Amino acid sequence: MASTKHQDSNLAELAKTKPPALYNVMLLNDDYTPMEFVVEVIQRFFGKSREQATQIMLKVHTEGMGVCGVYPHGIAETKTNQVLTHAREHQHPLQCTMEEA
Ligand code: NFA
Repeated sequence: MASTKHQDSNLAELAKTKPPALYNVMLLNDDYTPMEFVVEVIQRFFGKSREQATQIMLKVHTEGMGVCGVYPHGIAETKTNQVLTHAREHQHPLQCTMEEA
């Protein structure tokens, strides 16, 4: 069966639709934030298991930085802000940042 004009235009739009850019959300090491706090942050805000969160925390601790998750821009921004607010509320200097993946 022949396609209608609006079906053709929907297909043309679909072909143009690009997937959203993805962003790494990263934690940075510091000398003061307790390891346990960092593990809890990774579990709470990035949905990781305790084991996964511990591995990520240790990577940040030994290498200076580590990726906690990869998300579209708006979600990455929200998570970054949630982590920074939570750390500030607990008076820890933990830093969180995002960069295009
Ligand atoms: N380096 C911190 C400590 O020794 C632990 C830490 C890990 C802090 C990951 C920030 C990020 N208490």
